[in-house]
Amino acid sequence: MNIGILGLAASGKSTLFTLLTGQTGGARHDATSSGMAHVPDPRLDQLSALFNPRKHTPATIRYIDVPGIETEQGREGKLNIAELRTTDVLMVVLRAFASDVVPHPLTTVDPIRDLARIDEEFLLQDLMVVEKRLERLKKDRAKRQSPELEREQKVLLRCLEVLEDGRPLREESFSDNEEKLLRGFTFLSLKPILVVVNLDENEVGTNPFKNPSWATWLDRSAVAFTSACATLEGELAELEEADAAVFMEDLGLEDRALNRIINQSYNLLGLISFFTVGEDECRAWSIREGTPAVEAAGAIHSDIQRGFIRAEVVAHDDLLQAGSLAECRKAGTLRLEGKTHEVVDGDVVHFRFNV
Ligand SMILES: Nc1nc2c(ncn2[C@@H]2O[C@H](COP(=O)(O)OP(=O)(O)OP(=O)(O)O)[C@@H](O)[C@H]2O)c(=O)[nH]1
Ligand SMILES: [Mg+2]
Repeated sequence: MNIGILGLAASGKSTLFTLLTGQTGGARHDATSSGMAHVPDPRLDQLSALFNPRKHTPATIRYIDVPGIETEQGREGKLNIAELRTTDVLMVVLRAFASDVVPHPLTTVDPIRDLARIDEEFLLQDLMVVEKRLERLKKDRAKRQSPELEREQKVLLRCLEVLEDGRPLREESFSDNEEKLLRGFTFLSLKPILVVVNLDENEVGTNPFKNPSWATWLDRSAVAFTSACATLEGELAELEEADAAVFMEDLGLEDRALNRIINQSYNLLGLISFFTVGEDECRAWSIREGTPAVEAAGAIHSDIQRGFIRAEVVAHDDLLQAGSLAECRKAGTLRLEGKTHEVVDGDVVHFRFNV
């Protein structure tokens, strides 16, 4: 599960990548770098405060910093498509900061124009893939008939219609079977998008999306929006927690943009967390929504999945309120659940297994 960071050249991708992952490799604009970010979760922090474990392990997600292409003529606004295909979510960094030192590749600062360009590029790339495959299918079907080929052709013709209509594939609903068919094509316009507007220092604390020009974008499906000022986030990262809090209050900021970006990325990946607790370790584990207990066990270890007997489950707030698992057992909030029980976001789970 990973998130590709993309955008036009000099939009602040690498600066944000470095802040998200703590990896400086992303500062180079000629190579792809990847790094992990911790998913901030106050629920896990509270559980750790209760258990005081030797190890505190948050969930992680991977970011990939995909450089904007540079050409001999100078810095262009092109995207590195091939690198993006393998990612699950696209984080589009849009430049809203002005700078005489770092020129914008299209000269003027206009984040909505840049987003429209990038989205159009996704559509064009997908259209090329669809057309090519449809041509091939036509030839193949002339030679032999098969229900699979027919199904594939049918869904691709629908994709063609959507794309020619200027709409991204993420706005179309596909059945599970169709989705499976489409997966191999790694369509860019099918991936969920996190739009991050990189604000100018003078605009910190303002909401860029209040501008009516954003209206047509905001209600689209599988697109989330947020803003940050990469420079300011960098300054905050240098400060002690308490000083950062004072600084943020002065600026009227309620939360850290980096945390918001990571949490939104996590949601767009379709992930939720359950926790394991104890004196050894309090830890968050990532699963997809609707995962049955026996598969959730597999997120920890395949042995636990294989030898699954039962899951002991308690909601994190019940545990925090009761103060211990023993108290939860007494109060009846700790439940024994079987293989098919769907694990819920924020559950504390202890698996009983036998191998
Ligand atoms: N003023 C200002 N400058 C910024 C901000 N974010 C990034 N920059 C500057 O813009 C320049 C480019 O930032 P990068 O993070 O390298 O941008 P990038 O998108 O990774 O660029 P490429 O990889 O070359 O496409 C650097 O000099 C940054 O210091 C910001 O929020 N405000
Ligand atoms: Mg870069």
